[in-house]
Amino acid sequence: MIELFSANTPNGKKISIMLEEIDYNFKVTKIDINNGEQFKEDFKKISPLSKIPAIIDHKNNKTIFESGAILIYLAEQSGRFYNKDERLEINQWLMAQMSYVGPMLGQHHQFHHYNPGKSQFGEERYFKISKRIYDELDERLSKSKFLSGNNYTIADIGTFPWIARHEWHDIGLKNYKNLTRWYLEISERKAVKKGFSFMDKNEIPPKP
Ligand SMILES: N[C@@H](CCC(=O)N[C@@H](CS)C(=O)NCC(=O)O)C(=O)O
Repeated sequence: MIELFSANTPNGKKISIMLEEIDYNFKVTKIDINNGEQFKEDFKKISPLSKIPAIIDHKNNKTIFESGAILIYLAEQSGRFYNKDERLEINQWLMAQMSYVGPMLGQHHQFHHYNPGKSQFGEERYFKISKRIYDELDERLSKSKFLSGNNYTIADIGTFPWIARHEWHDIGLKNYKNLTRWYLEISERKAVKKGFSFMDKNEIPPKP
């Protein structure tokens, strides 16, 4: 049994979606990151940088933090969504999500969604970068069914919940034909719907 320490954020949703996709039994422990629960000593033993998501795999007696590392771990354990002969491609798109797509869209959320009017520079900078990310993903998906190739992988699972915040981005997902095609196809997966609503039963990926 896997214990998932999480909150209802894109990084959190990556792991609930993956756990649903591989059909693992899991229990969710909510970490209230708005009230400092991530800094508690017990949680820091699992996640030393005080961030969600983190997991304990009770069967293997392992604790894992960092969503990319968790996705790789679960993919290796289950033998799903991380084909050996596609790993070079998958790793590149997963690392791009971890180091670029997530952090930049996350900054866009901070300036554009949570704190509009506080910094014109911040708003403009991250709006521009986020738009560039939409352009780049759309271009990639004009040539490839999924991010790393023909198969749905942990690179898509890592990226999807970030694009699912498209209403906050105000970039107009529906104008990006290939990204929309990819987004809608993933939104329709049963496991994605279930993993997406892991903290709020009524939550569904918003339509473009
Ligand atoms: N690179 C990390 C980022 C995780 C992350 O930024 N988590 C946020 C919520 S989405 C968090 O726990 N923030 C609380 C804090 O930093 O104090 C990952 O992908 O796991």
